[in-house]
Amino acid sequence: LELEGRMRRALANEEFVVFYQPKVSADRDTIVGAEALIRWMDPERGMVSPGEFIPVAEESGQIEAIGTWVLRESCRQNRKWQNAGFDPLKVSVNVSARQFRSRGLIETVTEALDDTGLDPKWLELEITESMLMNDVDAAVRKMKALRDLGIGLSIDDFGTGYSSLSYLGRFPITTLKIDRAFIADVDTNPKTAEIARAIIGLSRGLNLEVVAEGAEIAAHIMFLRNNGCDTVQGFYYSRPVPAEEFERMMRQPV
Ligand code: G
Ligand code: G
Ligand code: MN
Ligand code: NA
Repeated sequence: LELEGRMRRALANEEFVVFYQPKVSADRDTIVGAEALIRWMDPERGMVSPGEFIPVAEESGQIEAIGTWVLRESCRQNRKWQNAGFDPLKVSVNVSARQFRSRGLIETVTEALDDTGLDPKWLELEITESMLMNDVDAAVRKMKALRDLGIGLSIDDFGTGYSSLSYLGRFPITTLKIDRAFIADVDTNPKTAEIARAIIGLSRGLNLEVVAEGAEIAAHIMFLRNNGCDTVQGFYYSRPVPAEEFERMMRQPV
C-alpha cells in the first residue's frame, strides 16, 4: 500500500500516538506546558516521522481527520492529567495550513474542548507565519474566532517564515515561538544572540509569551534565562516522549 492508503488504515487501527515535549519555565525550572507531536507506529515499517507523512496527509486531505484526532487526544490527555492532580499545563497542538484554512476548524476545536471538558485556557494552537500571509484578513478573522473560544495562539518557527513585521500587531496571538535556528548558535554567534534578544524584547513589548525551541545545551538555557525568555523547550530538558514518560517527568523536578 502507498503511504496514503496506509495512513487511512492507521487512523482506524489506532497506529497514531501523541508524544509530548516539555516546555519549561526559564526562571523556575518547572514544566509549564507541552507540545503535542504526532507519531505513527506503522506495524510494518516502524516509526514514521511526521515530517514525512504530514505533507502527504496535507496533500490528500487526510490531515483533517488526523488533525481532529490529535486535537481531541491532546485535550483528553491534558484533562486526564488535571484530573489526576498534576499542576495544570498548557498543551500546544500544531495546526497545518490546510487545517487552519478549513471551515470546520472552529467547530473541531469547540468539540474537542466540550467533549473532554478541558478549560480552553489550557489549549494553544501553533501556527506558522506562512499560513497567515496568503489572505491576511481571512487569517485575522480565523485567529479572532479561535481566540474567542478562549484558547491561546502561538506563531511557530518565528523569524523564518515569509511574514512581515507590519502584520504582527494585527495578529491576535498570545505567544511567539523563536525558531530553533536562532537558538542553535546563540551562545557562540553575537549576531544571532542580538536577533534572539530582539525577538524576546519584541514579545515583551507586545505583551506576548515568548518560547524558545531547540535549546540543547546548558549555554542555551543560560542565555535564554539571562535575557528574559519566559519558556524553554528542547532536547536539553527532554525529547518528545510518550504520555506515561511525560507523567514521570512531572512527578519529579526537571
Ligand atoms: O516531531 P518532529 O520533529 O518529527 O516533527 C516534524 C514536523 O512535523 C514538525 O514541523 C512538526 O510541527 C510537525 N508535526 C508534528 N506533529 C504534528 C501534528 O500533530 N500536526 C501537524 N500539522 N504537524 C505536526
Ligand atoms: O516545526 P515544529 O517546531 O513544530 O517542530 C517541533 C519539533 O522540533 C519537535 O517535534 C522536535 O522533534 C524538534 N525539536 C524539539 N527540540 C529540539 C531540539 O532541542 N533540537 C532539535 N534539533 N530539534 C528539536
Ligand atoms: Mn511546533
Ligand atoms: Na517550531
